[in-house]
Amino acid sequence: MSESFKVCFCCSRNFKEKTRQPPVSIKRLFEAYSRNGKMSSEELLRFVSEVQGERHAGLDYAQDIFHSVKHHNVFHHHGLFDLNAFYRYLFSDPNSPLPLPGLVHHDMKAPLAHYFVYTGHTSYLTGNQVNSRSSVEPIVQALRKGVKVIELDLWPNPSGNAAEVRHGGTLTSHEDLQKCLSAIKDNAFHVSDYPVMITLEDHLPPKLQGQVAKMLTKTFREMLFRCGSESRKHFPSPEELRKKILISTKPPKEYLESQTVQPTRTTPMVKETSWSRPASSNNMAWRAENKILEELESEAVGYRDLIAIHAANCKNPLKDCLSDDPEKPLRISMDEQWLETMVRTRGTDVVRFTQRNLVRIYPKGTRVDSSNYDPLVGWTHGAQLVAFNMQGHGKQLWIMQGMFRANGGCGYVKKPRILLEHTLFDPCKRFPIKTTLKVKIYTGEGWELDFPQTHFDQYSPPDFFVKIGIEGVPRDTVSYRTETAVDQWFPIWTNDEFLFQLSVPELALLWFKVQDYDNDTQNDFAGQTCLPLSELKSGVRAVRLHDRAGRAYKNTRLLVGFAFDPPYMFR
Ligand SMILES: [Ca+2]
Ligand SMILES: [Ca+2]
Repeated sequence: MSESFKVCFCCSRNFKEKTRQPPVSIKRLFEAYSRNGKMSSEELLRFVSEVQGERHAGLDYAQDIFHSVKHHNVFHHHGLFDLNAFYRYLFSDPNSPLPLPGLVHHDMKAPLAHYFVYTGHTSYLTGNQVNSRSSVEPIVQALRKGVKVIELDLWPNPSGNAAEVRHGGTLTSHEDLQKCLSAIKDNAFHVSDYPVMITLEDHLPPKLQGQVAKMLTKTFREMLFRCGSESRKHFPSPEELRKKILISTKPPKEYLESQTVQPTRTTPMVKETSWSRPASSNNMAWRAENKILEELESEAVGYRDLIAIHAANCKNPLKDCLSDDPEKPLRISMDEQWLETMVRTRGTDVVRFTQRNLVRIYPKGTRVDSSNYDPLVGWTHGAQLVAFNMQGHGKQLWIMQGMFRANGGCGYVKKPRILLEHTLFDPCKRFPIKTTLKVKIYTGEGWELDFPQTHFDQYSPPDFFVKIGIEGVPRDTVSYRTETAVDQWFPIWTNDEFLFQLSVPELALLWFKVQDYDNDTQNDFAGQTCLPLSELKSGVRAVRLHDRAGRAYKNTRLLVGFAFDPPYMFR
């Protein structure tokens, strides 16, 4: 059998059709655990225990594997696997390198500040930050992928009588606030029951804040979490907050204060807001204005009571935004550049602050194309809410998606112990190597089913190579690539084993990007994925690949071997 590519209307090039053939090293593995070309369930169990590292597996587990491969219509009978059936099992979903989706296995009873949370930035935008359309659709999509923090920017509408969702100061369109809130309500717990936080960037006068408070109350009712008056040294846990919606924004009082002229000792306390007239030294005028202000403030009281997590901005260079209130944890917000400046001199202070308070990082203003930034700067310093443009498809987003594949994909990942210890963690310090991750990329398959014949090359089968790397603390971050498997739909990379020396394995993620090599044009994208090392299973595993947006391909997978030497206890 050969595969033919049309070169012109009268001639074509023929290639020997590559069939799905297990690489030699996989055949040897099969031979080591079988007799006369047949593997019994006892032998499969020995393979699962010795090679796949699943030491607690029993015979029923091996039986389940036999059962799961049945659907592939491959030859196995009387409980015996031949090489082909064994190969199908290796490529099957149950042989994933991560625990099954939906399986929450981290401790969920620690305070919120002890988790990384899947966080969106300008969650209502469909495209760029300048003139794209606002819609509820990206909010729905994000929540259905496990995102647990949704950001809404609130502005008065043109007539000033209602709030609308809009990226202020840009040409983006607006979306109806009630539609956004209803979409959040309907999709908040699609992936897991753990709480959804709404971060409001609000630019509203008190009158509209009062209106928004009514909308929030009416929409979410008993779902809204109110912290009440008691003081809390720590945030509640995700477990306590199951099925709850948390509102986080600056309290109106602080908003009003941020708009005021600072009073001096000789003048009475006069507040000037953007919607009241300028202060006057005239006593009558002052009284009148103060009365208006009180009324306005009372409008906002309902709103203030709904704020479960008080937010503060980290924009004033003179104010120490890392000085926290021992009686009340809070959330601060800073952009990626501010964080980079901060960690250069005060990295361990940031880590200390994040042990009890929430830190939200957002993309710098110049990322108008909705691109993203390196999330590891925030994570390695304990920042929980690394806010991303979920429409900004690229390597940084793939790493973000990789992080939140952990813990069953529930949107909350427990921070490693090192970030919560009394001795403050410094990611820039050179720690000794704790373990070496060995990765062997054997082969891949599925492109022939997920892509048209001429998708990669017009005149020949694709030429795949894999880039592979670690993202983690600076010392551990490194990348390599395999050789190119020329003209093969089922590429076999024979000599590609990679060693990753890890000083902080608990904060490391392993990423893969497959490309089709092109001599004279840009290489074609052929799949990507990212895996949190703390959950990685050892052995020979089927690694599912995803498209640029992070949607899993139906068939395309790599077959990869993983081993930690020495074994490492992550939790
Ligand atoms: Ca190509
Ligand atoms: Ca080719």
